[in-house]
Amino acid sequence: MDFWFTETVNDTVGNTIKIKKRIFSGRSDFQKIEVLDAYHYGRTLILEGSVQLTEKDEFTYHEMISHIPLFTHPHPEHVLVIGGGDGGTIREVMKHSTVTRAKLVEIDPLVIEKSKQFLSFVSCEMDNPRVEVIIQDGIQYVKPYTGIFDVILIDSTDPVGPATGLYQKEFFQDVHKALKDDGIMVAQSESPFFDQQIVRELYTTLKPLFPIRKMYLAPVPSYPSGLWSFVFCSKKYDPILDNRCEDLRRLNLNMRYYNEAVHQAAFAIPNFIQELIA
Ligand code: AG3
Repeated sequence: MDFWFTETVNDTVGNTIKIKKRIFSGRSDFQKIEVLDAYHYGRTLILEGSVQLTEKDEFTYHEMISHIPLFTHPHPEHVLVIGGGDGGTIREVMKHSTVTRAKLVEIDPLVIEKSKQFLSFVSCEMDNPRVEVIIQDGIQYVKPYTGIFDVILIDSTDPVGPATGLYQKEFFQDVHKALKDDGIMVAQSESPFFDQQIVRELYTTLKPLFPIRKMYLAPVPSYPSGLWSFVFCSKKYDPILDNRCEDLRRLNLNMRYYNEAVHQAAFAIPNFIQELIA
């Protein structure tokens, strides 16, 4: 039976999509999990009422969270993904043959289970032998490590509920410590239209930690405002000056959004957002 699903963005704004079928609805120890089949967007994963991904537009988010850092680092081998239990980010990480070990640390096993069951278009690489899936809170997981990861990707939900700590200083300090001396961290960083306070605080928190901090943008039509931001933090490599995206010309990696020109252009930041992060 058809129905409309609305993600409440704030007290006066919502995003509404028409649903063909409810595929799964349940509650884990951490959150409400829904998998819906939407007319326009196809299979859609919703956590605690927030759209996490849709079949139709997940490629922009997952390609951009992964390939911007992985084509900036000269030789990424050891990659950590925190969150992202749907598997979309890991799917893109696996396109890099330099990556010998990738760890996916997800707090909620039910997200992994339901993604494997209903969202194979994103979960398809989770059983790759180069991937180790760890069910744990990412905040606790990174704490003991020093200088072992080339790239850490933070594919979290909004900073409410279980993800709150993933936006805090102590966690970013631990991430910084867990990275090698030339390591890179990328985190999804919400909508520059609707989440301005979060964005502003994030850059204040990261400033003393990483010498290179740059925002980049990508469109994700199913997310609030349709414009999404990521923060690129690096100890050494600059995404514009040091990238090796010309490698793309000889690789056939099935990219639908990311390319050399997009890599550069994504770092063009409109004035009102520059003011937020200045
Ligand atoms: N994680 C970030 C989703 C944030 C969406 N926010 C919202 N709809 N209010 C996406 C996980 C995909 N691997």
